[in-house]
Amino acid sequence: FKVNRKETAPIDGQKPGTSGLRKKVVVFKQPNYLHNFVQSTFNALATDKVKGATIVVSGDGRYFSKDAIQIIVKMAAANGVRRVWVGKDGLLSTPAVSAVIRERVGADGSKASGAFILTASHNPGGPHEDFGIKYNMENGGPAPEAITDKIYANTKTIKEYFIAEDLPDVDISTIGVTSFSGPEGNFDVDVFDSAEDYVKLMKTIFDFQSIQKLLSSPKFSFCYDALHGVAGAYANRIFVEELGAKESSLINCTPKEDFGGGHPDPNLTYAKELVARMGLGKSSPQGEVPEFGAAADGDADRNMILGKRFFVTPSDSVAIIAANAVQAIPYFASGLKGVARSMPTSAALDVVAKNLNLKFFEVPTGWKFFGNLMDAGLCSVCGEESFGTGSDHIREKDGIWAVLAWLSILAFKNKDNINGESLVSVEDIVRQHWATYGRHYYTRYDYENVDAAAAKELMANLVKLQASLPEVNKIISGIRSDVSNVVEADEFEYKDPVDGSVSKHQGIRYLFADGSRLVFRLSGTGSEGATIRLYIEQYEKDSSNIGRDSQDALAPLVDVALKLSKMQEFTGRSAPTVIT
Ligand code: VG1
Ligand code: CO
Repeated sequence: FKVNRKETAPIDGQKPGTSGLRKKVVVFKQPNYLHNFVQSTFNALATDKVKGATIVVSGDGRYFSKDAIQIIVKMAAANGVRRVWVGKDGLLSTPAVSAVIRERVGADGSKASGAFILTASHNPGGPHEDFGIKYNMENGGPAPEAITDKIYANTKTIKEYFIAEDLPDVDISTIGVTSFSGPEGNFDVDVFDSAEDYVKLMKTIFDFQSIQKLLSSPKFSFCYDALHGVAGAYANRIFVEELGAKESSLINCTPKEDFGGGHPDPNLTYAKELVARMGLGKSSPQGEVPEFGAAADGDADRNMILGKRFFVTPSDSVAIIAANAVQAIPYFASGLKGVARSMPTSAALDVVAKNLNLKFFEVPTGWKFFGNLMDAGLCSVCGEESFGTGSDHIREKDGIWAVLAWLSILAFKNKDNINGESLVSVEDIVRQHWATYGRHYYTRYDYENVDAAAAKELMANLVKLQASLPEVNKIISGIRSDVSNVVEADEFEYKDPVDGSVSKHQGIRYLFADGSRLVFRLSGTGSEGATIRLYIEQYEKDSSNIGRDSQDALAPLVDVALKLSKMQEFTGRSAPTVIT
């Protein structure tokens, strides 16, 4: 093939958000749009991570992925990349990409130095919906801010890109290596099995035999919903083939370009079919429902954990996994190095860390901040309130790992009871956890696609209020008398303990005397307008008060949050789009 140099000009708005660049497909289809971003990424990397290097390109299989893969392959060839690894059909979950970067060795002994992940995660897919792209580094984790800032700066000055126009399209539906010869030598495209490396890794972490025993118990039943995302490419291999679950346990496990027209977001609003099956929906079955249910998002890095008629908040989930990891999961048998959560995630994990005397870190939203801690051996288990849970086995959150972690805990709690009267349930485990550590009532209100200027004003107003706490407390006592005082208010700022880098403006916090918190953030993953996220949390230690409905328990704080922020005044919205 030949290398073509193409002239181009900067295109506005290519700033990577919380997790890469996410825009409508029509935006990505504009001439040079994807090309500019890919070339800007190559230009932001060290030369040896491009020239002669091996990179992975794949994603959640959403609409436009196949076209994007062909473009990126041609640009990689022209930029001197030696090999591109592509999951069969272009499918690799985000956690599988991370595992492939870290674990896979090519037939010729090669190792990957990074990856383009093609996903907009939980955002809908299809010709009129979202596409996304992000770059992951040699440790398997998302590019740190230093790199994403450089990529963005490059997009603002770009003048040219390189592409091998005459390189034929590669058949990504067939496993095998295709070699081409170019001006700088050979270039290979290696299409490989999407699940193999990931499944192998999972088997080194968990005790598959004990999970298998649980799944085969007549008392146990299970339902997994991939929401037509890429998790489907792993679910059958792991849950059915390896662990012996019934095929009927899997729903929506065929990956689709448009996720079947749905929102591939594993929460109580969008995972409707699973929610109904688990007895949580309005039209729920009265009779038997499965013991355990779980769902994933489009790129399979998120998870939702459900018990029989019972929802586990993600903030509790990571705390419970951390509290049980050493006993229930072989990978952690020698102890946890530390634990971490994102700032808006509830403090349930903090209490576990304190009780178990573990190192603890609070980082800004987004998985990229956990990677440094893990690379430095400071953190084993971490999580976010946004249905993200994971560990240092890779450098991304991992939806199927979280399900296997919960199955391991269930297997452990039931090991002497597998044929007993009734199994220790998900709900039993959570209630037991609350009884030991106290309960963090938690909810998140999302106001999606509000006017961007109005959202900015709302946030600016909240920052302005922070200047005078007496004033804030006067407003609050005018709203509710049963809410405690704000003792601290700031914008969260993070100094990375490993490399010293500082991230500012990571969310507005109001911290109350009784440990309650209100947090306000603008989403960095949307593709239209602005999304305001409001996080509300209240700690309850008294065991006679831990069984309340969370929306009831939080009603006073919600009231304060909405009035203090003047939510309706600024946004015109009387209710959030999604409550989790
Ligand atoms: C959201 C979540 C955040 C998560 C991010 C990426 O970001 O709040 O916790 O890390 O999505 O997840 P934001 O900026 O919209 O609040 V995923 O599954 O979209 O890669
Ligand atoms: Co995701």
